[in-house]
Amino acid sequence: MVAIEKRSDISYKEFIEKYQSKGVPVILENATKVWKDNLMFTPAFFKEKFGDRSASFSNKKYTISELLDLTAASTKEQPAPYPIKFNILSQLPELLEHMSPLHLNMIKPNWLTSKILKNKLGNAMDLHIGGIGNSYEMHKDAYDVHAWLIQLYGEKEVIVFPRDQEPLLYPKKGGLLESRSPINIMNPDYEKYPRFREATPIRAILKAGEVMYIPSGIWHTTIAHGQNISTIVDQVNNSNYKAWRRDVYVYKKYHNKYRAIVDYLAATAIGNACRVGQLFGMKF
Ligand SMILES: O=C(O)CCC(=O)C(=O)O
Ligand SMILES: [Fe+2]
Repeated sequence: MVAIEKRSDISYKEFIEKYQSKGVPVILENATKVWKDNLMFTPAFFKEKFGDRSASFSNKKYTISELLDLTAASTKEQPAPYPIKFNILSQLPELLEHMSPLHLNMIKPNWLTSKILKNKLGNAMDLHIGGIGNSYEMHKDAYDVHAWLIQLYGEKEVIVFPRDQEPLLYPKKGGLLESRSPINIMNPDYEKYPRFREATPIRAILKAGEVMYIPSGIWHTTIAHGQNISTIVDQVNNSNYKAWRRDVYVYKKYHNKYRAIVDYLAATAIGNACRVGQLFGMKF
């Protein structure tokens, strides 16, 4: 991988063959063309419809309306708080209907949509609002989920790393922390993290209406160069189920061995039920 490919016409079959089954990231252009009400996701839309919804960050509550003001005024010197996560399923369920069908229907099957996994074991569906000076922690997604980053408004720079560069990113130690890096992508401390000099970040600009597929296990981060709104949706299916189940065990074991065994068995049962359900035509 030397660049993140951008594709505009791609079939489900090609997506599976070239990207999902090989673990290669890709950006799908024109993704919102298939959504209802094309390119309607402006700050004004969010303020009017969902302005009062709130989420906590560093022990402080922010409404969407407040955050839209903060991110509009955000600067490198005084960045808005980021990432404040608004959970779509519990806080903005009405948004789902506007976004249907999601991602050209590529994000299927997704076992995380089964009721039993709602908001559990790595299943997240969040709205992020950012502004100038905001960047995400450098990380790979916990629980080895695949992630879909859907850009609703504005742009952000997305950065991924070739798979073999994990040692250059100085993963932290202990449970879930192992999927996080301490390096600040906007201002890397090369004295402290000298191996990072050898890393070769691969960058692309994700524009409104585009969707990026970030395969399980890929280290990534983002940098905002202006106000922007996106959602992130996680996916588990046969292609990453084993890695997901392994992470459920490894992460939980760090805190409690018995809990880890219980969750591993639960993940096994859920995975088997989803696989069998899928064979018999259940839709995920
Ligand atoms: O929206 C972003 O800035 C990145 C989100 C992301 O990578 C995540 O939530 O795992
Ligand atoms: Fe991520």
